[in-house]
Amino acid sequence: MPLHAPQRYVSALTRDTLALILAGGRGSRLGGLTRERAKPATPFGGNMRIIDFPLSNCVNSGIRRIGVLTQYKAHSLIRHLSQGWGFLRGELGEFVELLPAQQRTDGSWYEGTADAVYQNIDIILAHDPQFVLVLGGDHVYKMDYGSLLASHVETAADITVGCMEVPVAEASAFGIMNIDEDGRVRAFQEKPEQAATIPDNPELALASMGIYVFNADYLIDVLQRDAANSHSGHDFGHDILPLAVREHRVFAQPFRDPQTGKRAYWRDVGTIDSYWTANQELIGVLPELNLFDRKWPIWTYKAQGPPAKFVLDSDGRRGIAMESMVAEGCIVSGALIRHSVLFNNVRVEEFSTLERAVVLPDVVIGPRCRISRAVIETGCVLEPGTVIGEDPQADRQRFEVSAGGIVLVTPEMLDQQVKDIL
Ligand code: ADQ
Ligand code: ADP
Repeated sequence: MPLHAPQRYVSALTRDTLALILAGGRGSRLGGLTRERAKPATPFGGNMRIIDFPLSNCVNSGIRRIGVLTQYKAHSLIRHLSQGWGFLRGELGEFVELLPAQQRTDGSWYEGTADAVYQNIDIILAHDPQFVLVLGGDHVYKMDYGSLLASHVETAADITVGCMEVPVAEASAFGIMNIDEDGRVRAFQEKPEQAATIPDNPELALASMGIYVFNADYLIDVLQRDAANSHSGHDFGHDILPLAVREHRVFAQPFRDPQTGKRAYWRDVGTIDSYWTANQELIGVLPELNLFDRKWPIWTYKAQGPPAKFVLDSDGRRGIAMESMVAEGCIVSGALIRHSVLFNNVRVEEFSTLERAVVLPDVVIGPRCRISRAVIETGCVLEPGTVIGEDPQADRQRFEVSAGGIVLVTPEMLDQQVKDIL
């Protein structure tokens, strides 16, 4: 029997929800940034990691039973979660639980995303939620999942898919849907070469955000049937949704900014160019993604450190940062930083200049370096006089240069690396 939303508050729905965050993807388009870590563990925004966004969205929405499904290079992710996400109260039934691929059902590693959830069916059953919210772990956005659950109950759906309009040129990277006037999904195609557009605008297609609310009973039934199907790739986008839209009630819920009613901020920072751009955008006066929003804080773990310090070098040259974000533990000594993001424990020494750089934690930039339009990975030590971002040909010989001309520098490309945590 469908529930009647007016008789139940959203808090009752979020409380009865188990969130499962898929955090096992490799994110190979990030090149050197995901060689040692899963994409959700990638640092973002000066002192956070990408997974902090879906995790914080859950906590801020009142969903406090969260499982994180890991697989590829999970070490850095596991450490981050265990250091930073232990504050939920077990005695109140709240938790963030790590669910590594562990060959629980039939001796295989996770195959597709649906298989990753299927292998954790016993955990879903043990928690006995009414709803399961399945989320990707590699997008940056702020979203109240409470409204998604409310609309799921209002429409008496089996599945509700969070969705967003995207330019049709980009549609082949997404699951693309057609909906009727009630918002019910009538067709779903995973990453189509030729995407159907929305009725009133031939430039846009309706894309799945890879966010699904399921009735728990329905999810278990669907996953069991999918597991028994040897033709299935066991993937939500490829296998589960295209079938479900034919046989069951699947609804789409557009993601809008609650204040403006317009398309909200949602980024897949899946390439070096989009990663660099999204970090750079944060520096703006009124960025689309406001990290200073006290009503929707992004929780994270960060290493303890003293405030950033800007000091004179021995000749009295000032250390300056302009239009920049500088995290704890940084020391800028007689160097000039412009339009850059410095994560924690970055040292920049005298006569150096940084322009539009994104510098990850624990980096040393020696004297007389000139760095522009670059992403510098954790653990890099740039020797005195290193020049990056001025001569693409020279950069290509030593470093990775993206399609958009952003230079990625990782410790393996250098002679020296940070050996200990600074
Ligand atoms: P993709 O993001 O391309 O498309 P996928 O690579 O399956 O789909 O990743 C989905 C999420 O699951 C990611 O967060 C990834 O890290 C994680 N993941 C992948 N394999 C996993 C595994 N075996 N175990 C645990 N986690 C795993 C999906 C949908 C599209 C939708 C886009 C939106 O399939 O329909 O449009 O997301 O970005
Ligand atoms: P992260 O945890 O940022 O995803 P790593 O696992 O690569 O990335 O780094 C973990 C910690 O190890 C960092 O905080 C850094 O201080 C230190 N570190 C990074 N690179 C090196 C290195 N090449 N050698 C030794 N320690 C390193």
